[in-house]
Amino acid sequence: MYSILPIFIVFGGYEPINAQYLPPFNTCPAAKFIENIRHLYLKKYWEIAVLKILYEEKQIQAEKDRVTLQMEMNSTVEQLQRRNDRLYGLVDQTKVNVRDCMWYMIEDIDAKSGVYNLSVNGVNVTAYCDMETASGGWTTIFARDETKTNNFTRSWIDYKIGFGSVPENYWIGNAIMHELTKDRPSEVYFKLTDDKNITKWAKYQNFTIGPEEEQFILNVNDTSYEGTAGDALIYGKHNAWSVNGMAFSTYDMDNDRHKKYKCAADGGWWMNKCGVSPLTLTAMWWVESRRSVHVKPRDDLKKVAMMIRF
Ligand SMILES: [Ca+2]
Repeated sequence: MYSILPIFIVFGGYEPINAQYLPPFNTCPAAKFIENIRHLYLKKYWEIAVLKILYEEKQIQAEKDRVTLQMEMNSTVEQLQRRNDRLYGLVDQTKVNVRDCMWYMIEDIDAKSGVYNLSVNGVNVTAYCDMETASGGWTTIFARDETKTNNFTRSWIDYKIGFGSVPENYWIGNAIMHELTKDRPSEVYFKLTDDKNITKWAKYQNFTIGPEEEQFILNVNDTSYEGTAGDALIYGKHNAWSVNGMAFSTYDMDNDRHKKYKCAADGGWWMNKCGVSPLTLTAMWWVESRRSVHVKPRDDLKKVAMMIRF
């Protein structure tokens, strides 16, 4: 009888009805056995509890690893999808003969950022290709580095054909910008680095530059702003500072809407009355579209790049 009693006590809290006939518990020959069983049970219980915790921790880590891998995979899929779309785009547009930075990226999945020889409808041009920022494949159409000597106070013809030295300080040319975007509305990405080395960005969709007959008019989708730098380009449809839909101006070609001033007196840009995005002026401007802020040039900007991707 004693051989099964401990099991009832341990698992069921068994109270024998005729307990008064049993020897006192502490002197019971089975007491040590009961204690051993109880101890073994508790030990196993805790071992199982610890294993359960370890298992849950491993599950959490596995879930974290899974999420990280998923994000990496999504990014790779996005890049491949972009290249795939582009390849089909090229097939559909055999008339457009463009070898730009995305072309190089399609050719070589490990292509590095650097200076490349591009070809746009038969015209050869060198430009800096950014193969890292936001999945890469960006053709830099304008770059300015204030830590190095530069001069953006240039004539209409200079801005038309392009000038400067690649990769730090150059304008690829409005005519090339038109050729690059005329059949292929692109993404445009502004990369703005300040004197504390903090880089912010602004991106727009459906970027096109019109032909010279339309004064190289700039257009972007007017709801497409994304970024951390704030929007200084669209600025609301009817605002005097919006440069979306504006013609290009230089000191010798005043196409702006300001009757009194030449907005582009010291640097060519797409100007309204005048605008808060010109990055070619002696004092660089990129002022985000919050009407209440006091508008002033961004004298802390040290390095800027304007890049496009189709
Ligand atoms: Ca004017």
